This record gives sequence, structure tokens and C-alpha cells, in this order.
Amino acid sequence: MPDADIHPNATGRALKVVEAHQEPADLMFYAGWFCPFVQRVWIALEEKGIHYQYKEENPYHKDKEFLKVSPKGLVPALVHNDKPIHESLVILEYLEEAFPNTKPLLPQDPYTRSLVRLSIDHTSKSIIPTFFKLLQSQDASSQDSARSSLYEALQKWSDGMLDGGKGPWWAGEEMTLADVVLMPFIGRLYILEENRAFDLSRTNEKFSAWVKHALAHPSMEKTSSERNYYAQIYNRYLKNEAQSEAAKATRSGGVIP
Ligand SMILES: N[C@@H](CCC(=O)N[C@@H](CS)C(=O)NCC(=O)O)C(=O)O
Repeated sequence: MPDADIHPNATGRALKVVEAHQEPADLMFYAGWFCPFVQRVWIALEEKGIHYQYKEENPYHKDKEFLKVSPKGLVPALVHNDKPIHESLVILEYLEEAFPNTKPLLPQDPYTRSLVRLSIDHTSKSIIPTFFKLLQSQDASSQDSARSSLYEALQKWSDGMLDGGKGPWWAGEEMTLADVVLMPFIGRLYILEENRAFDLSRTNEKFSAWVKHALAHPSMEKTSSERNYYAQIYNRYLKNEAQSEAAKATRSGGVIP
């Protein structure tokens, strides 16, 4: 499978973080340096200062041992105290509960928490599917339509910002999972800018200020590899040739797993 032919490890700043997390720990993080869903968990681990061991896993090989940890064969996954957990959103919630004495990424107030979860739901159901759609669309009219849907979804996301969008984060002063789940995709927006005429200046001021803040944030920077290494992977999406589960679902109009 050509998708399996990816650079074997993280590069740049992310490589330094990987190298610093090779010692055995109670928490094993099964990761792929290139994956935005992995990067969500990676950002949370770094923000919370959790002790973890990083393990690079190529999810396109579907190794038998890995399938025991992650039944769909997708990264990210964890083994914490010998128990396997998969799905980025489930892992993020798990980290909040299993490590209550670390920096919280969910607000204390139950109602504000529900608003953060609604924002995450919007990211999952509207932003990410249109992101992939625009990436994979081949003709001008489907690209135009996917681009408009993405602008609309991002507008709704920023309309929902708490604290009147004063920021710097989605919920105001503190970073929450609402930011964490979207940040890795924002780190890949340049691909749409360079190849799909996505124009950040067409979004609103609140959103572009958040983008600037999020991209410069330390846990975002230090979990990002060098840009040229992403190109090999995303070029396959841009040609609509990628065979990942997400790419296949996007192509068939199904739900991204
Ligand atoms: N819903 C999953 C999505 C994870 C996912 O799609 N990971 C990709 C890498 S970015 C993967 O493992 N792909 C392997 C495949 O599609 O076969 C999550 O949020 O954790």
C-alpha cells in the first residue's frame, strides 16, 4: 500500500520531543508523527506534563500487535497501566479523568464544559469532513463548494467562541479541548492555502487571531515536524489517491472513522 511508504520518524522540533520520551513509562503513546488526530493527544500530553513513552507506529501496516491496542488499526492509541485505549477524543477525555492533578483542558463549570463539547462536536462533524473534502476534490466546482462549506464551518466555530471571542483561546483565557482538537488541522491549513485557494483573510478577525495564537503555541510547535515531510503524504490526498480510512470515507461520501 503506497500510503504505508511514509518517512519513518518525526523531524525538526517534534523529533527532539520524541527523543526525550523513549524511557519506559506507565503510559505508552502509539503515535504517527504525521497524523493530526495523534497531534491532538500529543498536545494534551505535553500541556498536562504527563510522563509518557512515545512509540512511532505506521498504522498502514496494521501489525497484529498494534491491532490488539487499537482494533481499527488507527493511531493514536495508548496503553496506560496495561490497558489499551483508542480514538483521539476518547483518549483526551480519559487523560482529563485519569490525570486530575494536571493542567485541566476542560472548564470546571458543567455548562461551560458542555459548550466546549459542542464545539468539539462541530469540529468533528463539520470542519474536519469539509477539510478532507476540499483536500481531495479534483474539479473546480467541487473545490468551490467544499471551500465555501469550510469557510462557513469555521465562521460558526468562531461565532461560538466564549467571552465574546476576546480569546486568546476558544473559551477565553484558558486553552481547552475545543482548541486542542482543531489546532492540528489548522497547522495543515497551509496545504489548502497553497493548493486549494483557501484564503485565511476570507475568515473573520476573531478566527485569524486565534489561528496566529494557536500556531505559535509551544505545544503546537514542538509536536510539528518539518513541512516538507508532510508533502509526500498530503500530495496523495491532493490527487485523491490516498487509501487511508479517512480518505476512502471522504471519497465515498461516508463518515470519517
Ligand atoms: N477517529 C480516529 C481517526 C484516527 C485516524 O484516522 N488516524 C489515521 C492517521 S492520521 C490512521 O491511523 N490511518 C490508518 C488508516 O487509515 O488505515 C481518531 O480520532 O483517533
